[in-house]
Amino acid sequence: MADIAIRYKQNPLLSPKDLKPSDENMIIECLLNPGVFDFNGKTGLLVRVAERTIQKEGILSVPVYNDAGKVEIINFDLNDPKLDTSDARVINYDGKNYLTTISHLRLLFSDDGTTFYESEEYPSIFGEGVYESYGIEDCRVALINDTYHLTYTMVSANGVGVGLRTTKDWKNFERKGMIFSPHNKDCAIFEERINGKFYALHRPSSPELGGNYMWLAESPDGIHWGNHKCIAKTRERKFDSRRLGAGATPIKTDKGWLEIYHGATAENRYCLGAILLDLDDPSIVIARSEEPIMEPIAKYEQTGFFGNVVFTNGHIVDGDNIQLYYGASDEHVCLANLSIREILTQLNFL
Ligand code: MAN
Repeated sequence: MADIAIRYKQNPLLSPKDLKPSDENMIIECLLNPGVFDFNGKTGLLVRVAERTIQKEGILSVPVYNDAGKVEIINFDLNDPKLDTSDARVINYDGKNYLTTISHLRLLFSDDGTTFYESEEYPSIFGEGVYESYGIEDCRVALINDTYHLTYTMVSANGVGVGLRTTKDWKNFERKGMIFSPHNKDCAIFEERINGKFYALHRPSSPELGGNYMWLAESPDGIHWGNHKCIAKTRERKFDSRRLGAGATPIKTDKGWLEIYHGATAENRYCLGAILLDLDDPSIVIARSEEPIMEPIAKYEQTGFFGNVVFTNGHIVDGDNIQLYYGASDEHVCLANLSIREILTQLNFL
């Protein structure tokens, strides 16, 4: 086994019981997949808080936001044969999918990177409007000049796409709308322009022909994206045989852009791998993990809301060290440290 992640001994860092629900009618089911950033010398997390309504016996209730931005509840009879509840994350009723939870993004700060607190000055970020009526999820944060770019999953009955909001102070946000239309998620913007252009990794899905692959797009302004190129596909019999998607913003090393990504099998076992992209032309893949650099091996990564999952979309880089924040079993926020040198060695690149 090639797992080279050193897990924080006091993992999980954050669990559902640690935060208050957004509303008295909701309960927090999962805290997961935080976006991560440095702000005024503090470590900031944008934690995905997945909530559901309090459940009544014999009934399954799922929450959605209505046009007025209020949570509305849809109830299903648990004995109804048209109801399929085999996936903890998504239910199907009569051919239509609903998420079991609705997610918003909660801002937390820390002075030491391990103890996080909320502050009334920095309110949570909720889904707004028709394209976010099933919530917002899994935010990546890229700091470009002095502006934080938040790329996150917009979920609604229209489909799953990528939204962009920007901020300088984490209090005032500019909504830039949907930058990658459905079905698309896992979007990580590079923090530096390359030859004058912005670049972003993203993950469209094309189930009829193609699959769930990692793509690269370029942009003159960071808002309008084009010249899409497929740079990494699923690989049979490997940890990323069914789907893969970018993690946080790529890390610039002298060997290339290093991207830690998630790969999953048909059985929904989620591991992390690494991919190295050319510094000058990131559509060129220089190296890619044969084996995962991190696998769900700790108990809290194997059992929980949706077990056998390690998933990351946020880190802080300090010299050789990657302080990696990740979601474990879709239920907890955890921390692990990885060495850039060790990852490059595993890629046979040092
Ligand atoms: C998948 C999972 C869920 C997520 C939905 C919508 O089913 O990643 O966690 O809520 O997609 O994005």
